Amino acid sequence: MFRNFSNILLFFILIFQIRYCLSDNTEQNATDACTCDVEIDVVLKFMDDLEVVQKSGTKLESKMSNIEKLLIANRVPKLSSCAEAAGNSKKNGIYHIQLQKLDIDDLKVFCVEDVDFGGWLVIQRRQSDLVDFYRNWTDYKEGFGDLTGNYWIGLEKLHALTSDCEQELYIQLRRHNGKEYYAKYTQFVIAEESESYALKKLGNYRGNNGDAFGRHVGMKFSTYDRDNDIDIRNCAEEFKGGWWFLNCYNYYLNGPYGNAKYGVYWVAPKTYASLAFAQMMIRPTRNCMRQLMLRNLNGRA
Ligand SMILES: [Ca+2]
Repeated sequence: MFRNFSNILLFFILIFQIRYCLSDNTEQNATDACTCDVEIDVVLKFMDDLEVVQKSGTKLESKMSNIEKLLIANRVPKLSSCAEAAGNSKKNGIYHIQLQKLDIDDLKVFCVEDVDFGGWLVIQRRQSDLVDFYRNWTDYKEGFGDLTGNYWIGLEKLHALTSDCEQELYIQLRRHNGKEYYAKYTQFVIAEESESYALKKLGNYRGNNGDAFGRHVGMKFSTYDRDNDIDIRNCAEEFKGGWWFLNCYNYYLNGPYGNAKYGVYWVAPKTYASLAFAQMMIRPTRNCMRQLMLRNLNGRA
């Protein structure tokens, strides 16, 4: 505002002075010859000032344009699930999502698109003995392994993902003879750390391996250094892994890979061999997708 006022003032003074200098009053011109020279300096100064103002204007425009771009970028909804992140490509692989609850803007996750209509986010995978799953509380809390191989996402992220928006759970299992099984649960909720990341809900079961995991609902997570199970033994220490043990398990996918007695395993009639492959995945439920859509719409508003 001040700059505009100054420019206008400068403009009128200048016009007045130029007119004055170029007037027919020769007597005055003669006496004020020096004044006219000064006024030429004023003109040059004005032109310089104008150029500076114009340049500032260009810079200002450029700054405004950057701010605008930032505002637009912030209005673009950020993806918070595999259902959104991999929805266009429909390919299995690593994607980037945000995890608002933990203030994580760029979380790398593995999405599975070729199972049960896709949109699944991998939270656990066993496929070889390359990664040791006999680990302490901190490791299970933070997560470990390789996104494309043997993997544990971490209990803190699992709590954040499952408590922010309702999720369902899909478990893929494969025996060494190639036979495949699955278990699908309509809900999957993991409590926070103060509740020892208890398995709060599983919802309804569907699948072909029996609802062995259902018995674990309500159990806290245990590691060898945090015995939260309901058995006189330390189940995590006894069976060399971390899990929602009870006394000690009916379903257990974090044991030593390949161990004949208690590896990657669930209790089913006549089947006690460790599995060749296990993968646990979560996906937003229909209710959650509605919430995400509303959140995105509000983001665009
Ligand atoms: Ca115990």
